[in-house]
Amino acid sequence: AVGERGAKAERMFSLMDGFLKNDPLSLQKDILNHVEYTVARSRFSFDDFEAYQALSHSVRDRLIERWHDTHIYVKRTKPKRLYFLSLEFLMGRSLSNSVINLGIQDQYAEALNQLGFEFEVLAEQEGDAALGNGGLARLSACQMDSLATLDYPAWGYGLRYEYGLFRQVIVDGFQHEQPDYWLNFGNPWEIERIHVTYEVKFYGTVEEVDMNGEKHKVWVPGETVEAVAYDNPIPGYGTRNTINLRLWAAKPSNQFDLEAYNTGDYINSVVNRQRAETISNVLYPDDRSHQGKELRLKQQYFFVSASLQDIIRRFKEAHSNFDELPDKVALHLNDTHPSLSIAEIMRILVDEEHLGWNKAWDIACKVFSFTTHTVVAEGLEKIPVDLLGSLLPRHLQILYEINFNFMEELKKRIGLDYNRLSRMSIVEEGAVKNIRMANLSIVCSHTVNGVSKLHLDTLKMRTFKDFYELWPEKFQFKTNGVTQRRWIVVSNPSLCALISKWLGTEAWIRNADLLTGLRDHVDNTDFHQEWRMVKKVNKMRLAEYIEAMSGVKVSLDAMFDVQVKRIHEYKRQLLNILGIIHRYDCIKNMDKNDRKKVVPRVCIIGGKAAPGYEIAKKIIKLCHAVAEKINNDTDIGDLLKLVFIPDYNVSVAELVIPGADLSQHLSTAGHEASGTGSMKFLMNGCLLLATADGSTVEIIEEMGLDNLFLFGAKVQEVAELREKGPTLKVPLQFARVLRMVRDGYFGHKDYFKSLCDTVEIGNDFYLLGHDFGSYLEAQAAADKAFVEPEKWMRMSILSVAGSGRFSSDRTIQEYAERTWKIDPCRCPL
Ligand code: Z2T
Repeated sequence: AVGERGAKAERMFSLMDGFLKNDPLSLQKDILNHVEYTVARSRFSFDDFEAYQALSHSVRDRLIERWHDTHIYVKRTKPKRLYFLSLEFLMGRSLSNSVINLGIQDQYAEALNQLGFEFEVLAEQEGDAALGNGGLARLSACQMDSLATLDYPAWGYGLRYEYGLFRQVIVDGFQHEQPDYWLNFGNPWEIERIHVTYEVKFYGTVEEVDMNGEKHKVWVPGETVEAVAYDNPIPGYGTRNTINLRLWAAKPSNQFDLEAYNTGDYINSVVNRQRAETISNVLYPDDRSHQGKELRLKQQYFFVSASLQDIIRRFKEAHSNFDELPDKVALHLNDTHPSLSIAEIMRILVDEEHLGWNKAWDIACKVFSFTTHTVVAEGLEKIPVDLLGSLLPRHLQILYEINFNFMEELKKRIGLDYNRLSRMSIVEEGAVKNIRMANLSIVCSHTVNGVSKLHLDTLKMRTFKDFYELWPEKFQFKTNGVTQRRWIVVSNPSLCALISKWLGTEAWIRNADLLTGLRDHVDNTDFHQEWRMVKKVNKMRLAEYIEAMSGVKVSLDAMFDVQVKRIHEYKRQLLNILGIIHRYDCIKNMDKNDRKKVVPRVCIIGGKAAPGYEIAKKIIKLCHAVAEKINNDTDIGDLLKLVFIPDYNVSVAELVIPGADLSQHLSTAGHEASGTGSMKFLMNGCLLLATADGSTVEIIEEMGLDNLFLFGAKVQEVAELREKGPTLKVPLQFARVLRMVRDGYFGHKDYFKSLCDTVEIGNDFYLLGHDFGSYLEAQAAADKAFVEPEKWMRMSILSVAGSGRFSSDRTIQEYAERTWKIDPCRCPL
């Protein structure tokens, strides 16, 4: 039989052409074949979208090839694997990124030209995969790119939402949300695995059964849903390694409800089956508020259960003893969203694999690591006990048992300090009992990570102080990073070419530390000349986009000043808008001569507000109201423009960030855990105007205080300033601009009242009034620097040169070495 199989394999192999060829002629043939047989259009007549479809299918074939090889190689090598568990991934578009990472962009460009198409035009046909909210989700995407590029044996797990983050449409200056049914036009980047399915159970009861004289808890579930795997290949750059992002979709289970079918209620039972699919239907659009919604909890458990079944099955294929689990598997919790994994792994090990509780707990504690992305305790996830108990009765028991053991251990360590015990308890007592997911994650994880140095300090001193005192060795930080492949190579090709030319190598694309080499040319006038041209090209692209979106014509000589990120009170877009009003007011009050000295600005704001976040929505409306006033004031002309960029997402960011001169990061110190937008701007030679918050502190460490515009209260001052509250001095200019809004200078007087109230003296939690003075000073410093082009240029070059530390490659390497203890596993060519 073995001989027979060998002969069959040999014949199969001889039938294959070997690897797909990447010369332009072969690519053309492949594309045309996909036009004809995949897209099913005639190769003599197909439009840009159909060309995009065929093109992406030819890229997909090449991805699959490498993805198979990587998988087989890792399976054979049996290294310790990392599983990155996240409910959100903001992948954006895939075409350019894939072609670049595969290293065949020139060949494709040529192939398409010969067919009469332009690569860039086809790339524009692709919609974003927006399966996430903001920074946390885009960070996951950057980290997947780094894991693949650095050859780590890692997989990502997530949910395949059918509706991604809502599309933002602005009507009359107000945000409206529209569903993002992104799969409408097909998704060539995923591979449906109809045979990789698992049953996920919900509800029911827990029964005790006797097994060989021992009592065992058995969960008798009430509802079953099926999880189907969709695999998304993630190619590394400069390597054959292509890792997997496995996303789960919910389908009705094939376990028929015989009762219903017999009683003749056929139609209703089909309708009921269909409800299963709602579990993975839609992404929750609130980036940090958590309401105990049943559907959300179902999503989380659906994700956790399917992923762990898959992971345990793969482990058992290669290993027979669960003692080996911590040496072969690292499970990473991206925030608390997947932290039901802890209860689930205990259930699997104890109830299904019949390990003793202590043994199982010991294994669990060696397997999990955890990253938290938030600062404030109110942002931490809680699940009402009642909800959990009805949906997952066995898990609730397990959580109670974990907590009981933890409390016993804690009493031994700290005595009967009941305040502290109740603060640290996984179960929050009160009118509604809750499970504190962060406490659970900390108790079970061997490492708790912050996302910047300052963030970790805050965790130690405030948010998780009690836990830090108990287990100081668990607490670490890994400063976030972003991938230079997406944020320079894909989004800013002209800067990419310029950097490679002056460094004399493309090696920085895999090793961002090499960007420091740009410092050697910081005074070279030829280099300056080319640098200036690159920025100009990108500003032109952005200006065209702005005109197309909003009809506003902007001057390329103006400073492009950008704030793009989710709208939040703590991120202080309102401070920016009030600053713009102040600028407008100043210009209005100037005479002709003074106006000549004004540095022209194009202020650009973009971002989505959570649908239920009223104040954030008012900030968006205020931005539009102010823009309307300023942009229609012919007396002001090009001295000041304000534009709101609608529907800010990954692909819009790729266009906006390279075109920015200045970017703003205004969070009240101590509120932004890290911030990653700033890093993308740095990589694109854009200067920062920022508070000393999150990772900005480390950016300053890296490139010095004279390379950015810093302002605002320091984190140590914030608590005291809040206490002073009502007696705080606020600059006159602040009171004046606020008055203008209140008095209806921009219309909508009543509507803006509650917004103004949030920053009134005594009520100004985020300290806009206090920081306004130093904000204006920083803005003035930026104006001053902008009119000294040589100085600005130096700062811009040094920003890119110093951005290497903020590559996600560095972040991932730190995680691999210090937290996950995994080694690269490079697939041979
Ligand atoms: C999010 O994007 C972030 C934190 C959250 O806390 C939730 C979401 Cl959706 C629960 C952001 C942080 O605000 C930001 O500072 C950080 O850079 C980013 O996560 C990635 O760590």
